[in-house]
Amino acid sequence: MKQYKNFIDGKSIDSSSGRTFENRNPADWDEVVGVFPKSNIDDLNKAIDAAKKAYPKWRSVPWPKRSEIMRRAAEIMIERKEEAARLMTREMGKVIKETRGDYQEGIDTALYAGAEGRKYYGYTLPSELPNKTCQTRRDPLGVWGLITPWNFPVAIPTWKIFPCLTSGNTAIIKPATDTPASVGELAIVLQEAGLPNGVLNVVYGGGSEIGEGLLNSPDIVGVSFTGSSDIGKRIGEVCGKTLKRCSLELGGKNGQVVLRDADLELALEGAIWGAFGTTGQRCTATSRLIIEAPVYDKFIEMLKARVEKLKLGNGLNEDADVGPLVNEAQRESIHSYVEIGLKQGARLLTGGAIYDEGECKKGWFYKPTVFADVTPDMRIAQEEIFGPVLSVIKAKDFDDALRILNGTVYGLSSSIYTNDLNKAHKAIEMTETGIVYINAPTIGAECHLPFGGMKETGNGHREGGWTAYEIFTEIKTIYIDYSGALQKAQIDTWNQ
Ligand code: UN1
Repeated sequence: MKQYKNFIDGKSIDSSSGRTFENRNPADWDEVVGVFPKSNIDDLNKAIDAAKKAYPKWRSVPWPKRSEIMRRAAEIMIERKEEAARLMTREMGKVIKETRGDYQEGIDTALYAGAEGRKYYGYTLPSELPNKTCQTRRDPLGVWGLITPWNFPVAIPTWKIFPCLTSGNTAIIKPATDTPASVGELAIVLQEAGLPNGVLNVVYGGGSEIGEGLLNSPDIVGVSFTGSSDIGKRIGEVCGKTLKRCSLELGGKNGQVVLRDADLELALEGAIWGAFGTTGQRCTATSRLIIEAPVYDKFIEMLKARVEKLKLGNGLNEDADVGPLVNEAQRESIHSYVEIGLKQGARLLTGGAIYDEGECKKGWFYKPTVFADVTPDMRIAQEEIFGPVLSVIKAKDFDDALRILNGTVYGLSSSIYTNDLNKAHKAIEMTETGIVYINAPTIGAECHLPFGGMKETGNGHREGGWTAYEIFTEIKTIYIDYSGALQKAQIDTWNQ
């Protein structure tokens, strides 16, 4: 068990609150993974001061030099991958194969940042006037607040930290209280890679104190948040009042469509991975399976048999398929959705109960659950459950399947299984989601491509790839007049 302190101005600092919180292993609640400061507003203000102080110098470091530090961080991360994945499984619960993947996504994001500084580009355009040229460049904004969730304890923080810092901003990160250790270790990696003091600061604590403190600070220029739509709306509201830039990655109710001509074995493997990978705790998780009528009965029979083969267990065991839920409250929430599903008349095909056998008796395990005969208006077909619960809906035909797929307030990811080229292309055109997969599950986004959603999944920004750098930079437009005379745009035109 490790005692963590806030990481401010390159130093480990005790919280002035004197309060702490524990981080326990969700697969074995007797194990305390770490003890963390429950910080207060004074701690946050120290971090903001450090980030403000570091900003002018950091923003004047050339982009390629900033990038170089990110590449060094990637090299250190490669060395620490196994150790970091094991820590992540202990604090978050997901199986070791997946925490290795989570950390790999962080490494890839760091490698991308390691090159991006050399690709810092703007546009050069002609002017309407002679002897004049126009350009754009991108500049950092200042001090950012980064608020990250527990389901991807490293990958999602890296999606924010690397583009934010490479762009020349400084930041305070508030990691989720369920998975603070992974971010604490990442901050050390960046320091070892040569990141100057104060450029990245970690403040542990709850959303009501530290999250709100970041939102309300006049020194914070932007907030990047991944989490629930309810909290996202509140963040958007506060940022709107002070015109802070704000990027929101929120909920999902992702659907996988299986059309009558699909390869059913392939669609089955996709559904299992999409719905029960990460114990269903991904914002991209498949939580609705929309099956065209002619293959419905056959597919749900295959599904039930396959789900019942999944092995629950402590994520450190290489043979476990599904780990626990992250905490007790999540397990209660999942179970309450199962009760809602039953009350509204869905047919429980499998699961629907706590699992506490053998090594799982001291963890927050829940049986992978499938409801069949779900109708699109049921709450389990509309609300984000964030756990191992899959709602299966029958569609009359292709058009009906698309209608059901788009019939939610969310719009993150969707998947269509078909071998009909025309239908695949029509689905790509018509789906109201930021990410569409053809013959692949709703999960598995790659770090060099835009990631984000439509409707209540976000506010139009995209993390990942080059688009993440758009969040963290401001565009500056430059006009250079080399005529030696006053030229009046829109008045002195070339033909006058
Ligand atoms: C999330 O669920 O919050 O696409 C992120 C995926 C992962 C990232 C998920 N690469 O499933």
